[in-house]
Amino acid sequence: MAIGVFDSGIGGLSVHRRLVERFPRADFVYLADQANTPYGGRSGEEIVDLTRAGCERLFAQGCDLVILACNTASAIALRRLQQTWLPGVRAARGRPTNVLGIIVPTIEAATGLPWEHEAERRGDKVEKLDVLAVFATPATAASRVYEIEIDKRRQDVAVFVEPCPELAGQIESGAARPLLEASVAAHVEAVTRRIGRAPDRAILGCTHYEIISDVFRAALKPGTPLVHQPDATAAALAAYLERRPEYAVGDDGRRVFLTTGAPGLQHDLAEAFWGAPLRFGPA
Ligand code: DGN
Repeated sequence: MAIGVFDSGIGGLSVHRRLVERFPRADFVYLADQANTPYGGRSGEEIVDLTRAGCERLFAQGCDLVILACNTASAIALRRLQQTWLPGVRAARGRPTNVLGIIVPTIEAATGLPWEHEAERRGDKVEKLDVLAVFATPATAASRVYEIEIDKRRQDVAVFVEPCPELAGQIESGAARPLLEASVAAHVEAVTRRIGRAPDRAILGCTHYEIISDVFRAALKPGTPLVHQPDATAAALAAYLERRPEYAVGDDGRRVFLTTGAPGLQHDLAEAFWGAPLRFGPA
């Protein structure tokens, strides 16, 4: 089987790249729903319908496992699809089939001791975690998923989620660097003002933002640890596959990139991030 990776656009490439590094021989199909990007300002029903349609396309491509490399889809659609839709899909396909999100792995990495041990191992200074800032799309922010899931694990951590309504769209459309820097600076300033000081740690809670993590690093107080969703997702997937041997990952190293948008669409930012030309075919 292939592993499917889904996002509304190019943001999920940040997760995909890390997964490819971690599982170099596995087959991957990446699907960007660029006909409908960005998701962040859409209604819950629309996000559920679009995510379901994306998963269906990936299952049809031979993916038994789909990673929603999109916080917005993970926050709004994942539970609904797992509870009401996937049981019927499994029965119809007659194969192990699942859809996994990226928010819980991120939160576990952000609030858990393994992350702190790993940071210490890298020689990073680990500050006490009192205040965590999360940058996210308006839909993810409105879902309050980060506050709810972090509160289940760490009541001692105050969470400030900063909605960034314009940012995923700007990244998706290849906005110039100064515009991206101005947007990020304004959001870092806004959240710092709300907290009353700089956050102790930050999560880039939209996979598009990871592509410009250097811009966030430059805007945040120097040395602020950033929790990297791609790392957290790759570690969680490795643990999942170990527990679930019925998902036999293909080993041809096949890489397929599909888009619901215009296949010729050029994304300099995505290619610079990916480090090679990207050829998207029609979904
Ligand atoms: N990259 C997605 C996320 O992580 O939320 C979606 C961004 C969007 O479509 N607005």
